[in-house]
Amino acid sequence: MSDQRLTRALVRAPGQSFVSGLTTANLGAPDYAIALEQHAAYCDALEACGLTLTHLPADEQYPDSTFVEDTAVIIPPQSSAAAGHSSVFTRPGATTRMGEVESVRPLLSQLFAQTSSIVAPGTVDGGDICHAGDHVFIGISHRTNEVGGVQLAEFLKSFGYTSSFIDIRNIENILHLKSGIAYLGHGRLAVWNAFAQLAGFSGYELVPVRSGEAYAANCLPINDTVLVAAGFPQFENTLKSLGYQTRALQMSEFQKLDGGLSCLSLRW
Ligand code: CIR
Repeated sequence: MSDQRLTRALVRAPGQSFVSGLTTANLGAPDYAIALEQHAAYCDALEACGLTLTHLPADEQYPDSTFVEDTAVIIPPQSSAAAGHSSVFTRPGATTRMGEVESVRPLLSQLFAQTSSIVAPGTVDGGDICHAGDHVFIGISHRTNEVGGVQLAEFLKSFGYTSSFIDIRNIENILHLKSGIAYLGHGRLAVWNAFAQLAGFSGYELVPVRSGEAYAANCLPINDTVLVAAGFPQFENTLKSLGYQTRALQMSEFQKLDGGLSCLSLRW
């Protein structure tokens, strides 16, 4: 996806209920004031990368709703001649998050001419979907099931994309596929060491993220910059040595809820 220039993003600031969001991280409860600061810095960084932002209001009913990426999969047109972007509304795998989709539906339905939806018993979290050029990796996780993956693969096929499943259910301490990989553009994937053993990434140049820096794998390439989580110098230096311009962002409060850079926006 980062092979195409991005122009827009959808974000939603955390509400006060954010502090009781879902987590397996064991890093303690987030500090709401710091989360707001970190979210504002994230929005500034997206704008500095050239994106125009649409802000949804904070939604106290859904503690995890700042992780807006999980609610939809945006499908870019395969060529500039094709119609515009399309969107697939997901059906998040955590029951406390399923209702989040309804609050993005009106806006995305207005923005995109073609929309479709994952339906029961399928579940898909956007964090499990990694666009990598003309191919899309679909993570099968404890949130995204195979039924949902097959539905999404059909939608992707109708827009000219191939896809494949990457089963991450046996990898410990990981929520989503994109917790461990990121597409850097031009056939290159950043891959956390524990994922590199998985079959399915052949044909891509792998940029390793070592075990001690696993959280850094969820980096976010936007146009000419790769946003990275602050505090992971080895991976950031690897990116710099490959010629990428990086911008590091403090993400501690989102990490406490298993969230990373990609989770905080939908981009197209
Ligand atoms: C959750 O467990 O659903 C949230 N606390 C974190 C979601 C992170 N989203 C993402 O990786 N796309």
